[in-house]
Amino acid sequence: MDSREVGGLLQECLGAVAPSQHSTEPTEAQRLNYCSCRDALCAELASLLQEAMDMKWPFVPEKWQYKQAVSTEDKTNLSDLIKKHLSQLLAVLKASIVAQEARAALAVVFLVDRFLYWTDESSRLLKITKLLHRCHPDTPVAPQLVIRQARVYFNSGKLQKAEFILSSLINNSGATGCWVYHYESDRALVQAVSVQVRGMVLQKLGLWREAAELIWTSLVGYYALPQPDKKGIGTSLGILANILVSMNDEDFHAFRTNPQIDLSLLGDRSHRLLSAAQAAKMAVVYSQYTSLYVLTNVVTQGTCLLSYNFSVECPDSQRRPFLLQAREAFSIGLLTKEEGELVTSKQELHTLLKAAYSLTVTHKWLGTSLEVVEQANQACQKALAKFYDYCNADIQDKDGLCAEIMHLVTQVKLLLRVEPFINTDKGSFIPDSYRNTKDTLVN
Ligand code: AYU
Repeated sequence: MDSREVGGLLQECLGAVAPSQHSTEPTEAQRLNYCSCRDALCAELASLLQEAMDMKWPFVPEKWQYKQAVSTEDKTNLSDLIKKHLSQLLAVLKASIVAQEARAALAVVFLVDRFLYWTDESSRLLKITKLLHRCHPDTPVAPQLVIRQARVYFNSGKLQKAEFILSSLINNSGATGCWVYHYESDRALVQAVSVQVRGMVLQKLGLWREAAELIWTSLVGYYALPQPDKKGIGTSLGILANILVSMNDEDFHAFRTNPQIDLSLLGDRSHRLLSAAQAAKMAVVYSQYTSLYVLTNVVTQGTCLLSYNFSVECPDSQRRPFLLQAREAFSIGLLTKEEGELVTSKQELHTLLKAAYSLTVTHKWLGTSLEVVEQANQACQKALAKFYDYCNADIQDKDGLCAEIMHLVTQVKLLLRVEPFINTDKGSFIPDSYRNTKDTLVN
C-alpha cells in the first residue's frame, strides 16, 4: 500500500467513528462483516490481536527485544508483518468501528501504531483513538498509544502537553484509564519509557545534565526488568550519546562523578565525545535487527568520532584512525537501505542524508580526491533541496521525491565506494566486527 492509500483508509476509519457515536445498535450485516474481516487475518496477526485485546503487554513487543539468545525467526520486526497485512488490518479497524467493537478497534490501533508512526501517519490514528475513547471510555487504551501522543506532542514542539502525559504516567506508576497491568514489571517498563521521553524533553530544552540523568535512570529501569529491554536500552544509549555531544566538559565532569552513575558501562573513556561514541556504538549493537535504529545510532557514533578528530584533545597520531572509524560508521548507515527500498518517514530520510553528507566530509579529511568529494557534495546538496520539497509536499508527491533523494544518496555511495562489510548474521544490519562490543550487563 502506498502512503496515499493508507491515508485514504485512515480517513475512512475516522469518518466511521464519528457517526457511531450517536448511532443505535449495529446491524447484523455490520457484525458479520466485522467477523469475516477478523477471521481473514493470518494466525500470527489473529493471535497478536487477541493478546492486544487481553492487555497482555503495554507495548507490542518485538521478538528480539527481551531475549538473550536471538534465533533466526526472531530477527524480524513487527513492522514487516504489519506492512504486509496493513490493508487487512485497516479493514478490521473500519469494520470494528462500524460494528461498535471498540475493544477490537483499539487493539488494532495498538498493533498498527508503531508502523504508522514511522510513516508519519500518527496524528490521524491518534484522532481515531481519541474519538473511540470518547465514545467508549470503559475500553482500555494501551500505554503505548498514550506515550505515542506524548511523542507526537514532543515532535511538534508541544513540550508542556507531552510533559503533562509523562508526569501523569510517572507519578501514577503507569496507571492510565482502565488499562490493567498483569505484572508489576510492566508498570516499571512504562515508567522507564516515560522517564526516557521526559529526558528527551529536557534534552530539547538544553538541560543537558538533567536530561542525561533522566536517561540514565531509564537505563537503570530497563536493565532492572526481569528480562532487560534491549530496545529501550539501545534507545536510551543513543539519546545519551547525543546529550553527551551537546554537553560542556564541566557538565560532563559533574555527570561522570555523580556517585549514582557508573559510567564504566561505557568503557574507560575520559573524553565526553569518546564516551558518546561508545554509547552510540553499544546502541548500534542493541538495535542491530532494525535498520532505522542502526542508521540513527551509527550516524551519532560517526558524528562523535568526527568531532573528536577535530578537537584539540585528539592526538595527531590518532586523527586518521578516528576518521577511518567514522567512515565505517557512516558507511554502515548508508548500507541499511537499498536504492529501490521505500523510506517512509521524514526522520529516516533526513538521517540518510546526514550519513551521506557526513561521509563526504570524512572523505575530504581522509584525503580522497577533491573532484570526487565535490561531486559527492553536489549530490548531497541536490538531495537536500529535494528533501526540503519533500517536507512541504502533498502526500501523493512524497514517494516520487523520496525515490529521487534515494537515487542521489546511491550516487554518493558509488562515488565514495561504500562496499558491503562482512556480516555473517543474516537479519542483522551490522558488521561482525561490531558484534564484539562489550557490554558487561546484558549480552
Ligand atoms: N533501538 C533504537 N535505537 C534508536 N532509537 C530508537 C530505538 N528504538 C526506538 N527508538 C526511538 O524511539 C522512538 C519511539 O520508538 P517506538 O518503537 O515507536 O516506541 P514504542 O513506544 O512503540 O515502543 C517502545 O519503545 C521503547 C523505546 O525503545 C523507545 O522509547 C521500548 O523501551 C519499549 O519497550 C517499547 O518497545 C522513536 O523516536 C525511535 O527513534
